[in-house]
Amino acid sequence: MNNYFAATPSPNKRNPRWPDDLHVVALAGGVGGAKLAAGLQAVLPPGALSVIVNTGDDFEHWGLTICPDLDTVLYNLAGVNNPETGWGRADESFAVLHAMGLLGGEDWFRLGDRDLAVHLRRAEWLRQGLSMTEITDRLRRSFGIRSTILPMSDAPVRTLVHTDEGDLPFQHYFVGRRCEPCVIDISFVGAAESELPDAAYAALTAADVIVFCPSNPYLSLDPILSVDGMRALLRKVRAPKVAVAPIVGGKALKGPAAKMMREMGYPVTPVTIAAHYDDVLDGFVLDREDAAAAGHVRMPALVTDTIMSDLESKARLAEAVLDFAAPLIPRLRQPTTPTHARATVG
Ligand code: FO1
Repeated sequence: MNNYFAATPSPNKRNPRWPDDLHVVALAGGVGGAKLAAGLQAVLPPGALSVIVNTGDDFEHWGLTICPDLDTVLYNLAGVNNPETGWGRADESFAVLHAMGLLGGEDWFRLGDRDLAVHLRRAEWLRQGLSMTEITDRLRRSFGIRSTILPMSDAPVRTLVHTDEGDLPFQHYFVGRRCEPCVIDISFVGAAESELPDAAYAALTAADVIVFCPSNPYLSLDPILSVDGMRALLRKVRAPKVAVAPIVGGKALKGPAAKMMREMGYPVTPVTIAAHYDDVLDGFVLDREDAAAAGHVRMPALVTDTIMSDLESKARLAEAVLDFAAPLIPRLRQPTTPTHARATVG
């Protein structure tokens, strides 16, 4: 099922610039995060990547718990995602959605038939008392994925968007209202009572590199950082933490990040994103189009091509990010024959 290994530029071979047995953790939301996760999976040996995924977008719908970001990462790492939308599955049909509409049921959120099978299976396992971590691992094994996919929390955390039209649950803001209301603030209901599951904690403490994917910082990565103890843990672990900017040339790579930044009064530049994670980051990656901004970022910066249009560009960015992070790994874990000094332009 996984078709990434054949198409990669340097398919899963050991890279002499990186330590042996490199463990990488990626923090990801939806489509942008899943793209870089797919690139990282393509350039790393099997099993070397763990992706900790936002679950703040999860919601109850048709009596089921829907986990859009977990599923987006799952489908992208399995190579079965819809290539146009980035979310949902390729070769999807919508017979159930159509029938639901005819019954007067909710059809504003486009759940496909194949996708629905995943939600039904997850619901069955949730009823049996399995944790979201265990369910996600069962799903990724069913899809033949060799990377680990980890929810940020086993307990529900729900993103609530405070807008000029009132408070909107995330998917009602994002899909139902197409991100049109003006955002005033965002909160993560349940975050204070949540905790990082053991598997996610173990992945972070064993990581050599932690990558903040180019996901929406306010809607996708902040929920992960809001899990109780997460920010403190990130500050404590020794692995270098490197973020990839989701803003290029004043525009969001995908979704409403730029619109939200304007609404919340922030300059729409990668510098704002770097400052947002200032307390935890060791390095920042920004696009060539924003090269002039690199000097305004208060940490080592890599300027490179960050647009990911196909597997090759995802893998190329992943490799550049890891090359940038590798010299920042504590000395004991450096490769025996160093070939690389700290990068500034890749
Ligand atoms: N996004 C949309 O814009 N419209 C949809 O109808 C929609 C359905 C959907 C179904 C399953 C799934 O896993 C994701 C889906 N998404 C849809 C994407 C999702 O709302 C967002 O991408 C994320 O929550 C933001 O990261």
